[in-house]
Amino acid sequence: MSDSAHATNGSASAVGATADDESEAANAAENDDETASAADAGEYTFDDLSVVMGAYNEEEAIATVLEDIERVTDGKAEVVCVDGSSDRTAEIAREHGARVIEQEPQGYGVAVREAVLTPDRPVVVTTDCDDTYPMDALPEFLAEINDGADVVSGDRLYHGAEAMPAFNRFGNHAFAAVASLLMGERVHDTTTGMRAYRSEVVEEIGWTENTGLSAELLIRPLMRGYDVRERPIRYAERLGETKLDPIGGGVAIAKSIVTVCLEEQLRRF
Ligand SMILES: Nc1nc2c(ncn2[C@@H]2O[C@H](COP(=O)(O)OP(=O)(O)O)[C@@H](O)[C@H]2O)c(=O)[nH]1
Ligand SMILES: [Mg+2]
Repeated sequence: MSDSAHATNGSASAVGATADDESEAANAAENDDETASAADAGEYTFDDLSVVMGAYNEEEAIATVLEDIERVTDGKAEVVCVDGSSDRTAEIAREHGARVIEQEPQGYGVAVREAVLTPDRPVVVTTDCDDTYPMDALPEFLAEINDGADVVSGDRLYHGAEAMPAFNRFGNHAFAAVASLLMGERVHDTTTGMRAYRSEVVEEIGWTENTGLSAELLIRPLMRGYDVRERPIRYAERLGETKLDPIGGGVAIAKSIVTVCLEEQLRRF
């Protein structure tokens, strides 16, 4: 921030402001300072961020998720919700200022592909709409992007993922092991729903998977040499019912991992 802006705040508080006003003005100036200096340094701020999600009958959870995003980003992040619900989810999302795109329910990946490709902002973070992912990690994810990462992937298994059903936890360890073998690079959580992406990365790659889209969104950028980083995140128990069938979904994800890894290996020749 420029010196003249400091002078303006200083003189405003000198003209009979209360102590509270002064500290608020100081805080506002400090926040502006942070925003301005981040922008000066060419860094992204929450004004450059879209948080996107697919939502299918998540009326129990969506308000909490959107309130957390609002609180953590000071209301600056844009929220895009691709919604196929028959309950009050879309209405609650609109009440909270989210941009809602209506879509017939066609599976996780169809919704999330639309969600990641919709924003015009340069950084996109995906999340589920079920209150399992920690929106408090948004500042850290943005910092990693500013540090040069193209994709930042939340690793739920690092802390044990106690809140995840045991079958899913076992499956997710297995998916990560198989994907690591096929890619020749160790990854720890291929099916996480919380990641940050530079928008140009998601726009440059053609996406083919539905239930396996989360794995694809990790594997293709990694195998094309983008800077992909995993960061541990906490994973909480879900509000409302899961929308994915663990067995059918698990088979679909396994197929996606094998297909996408082989396609990317072939691309190298
Ligand atoms: N729009 C839309 N969203 C979906 C669909 N299937 C799943 N979702 C959403 O995608 C996210 C992931 O699904 P979820 O049930 O949490 O899967 P889990 O995390 O594996 O239990 C949630 O926010 C769901 O509401 C769908 O067909 N359409
Ligand atoms: Mg979920």
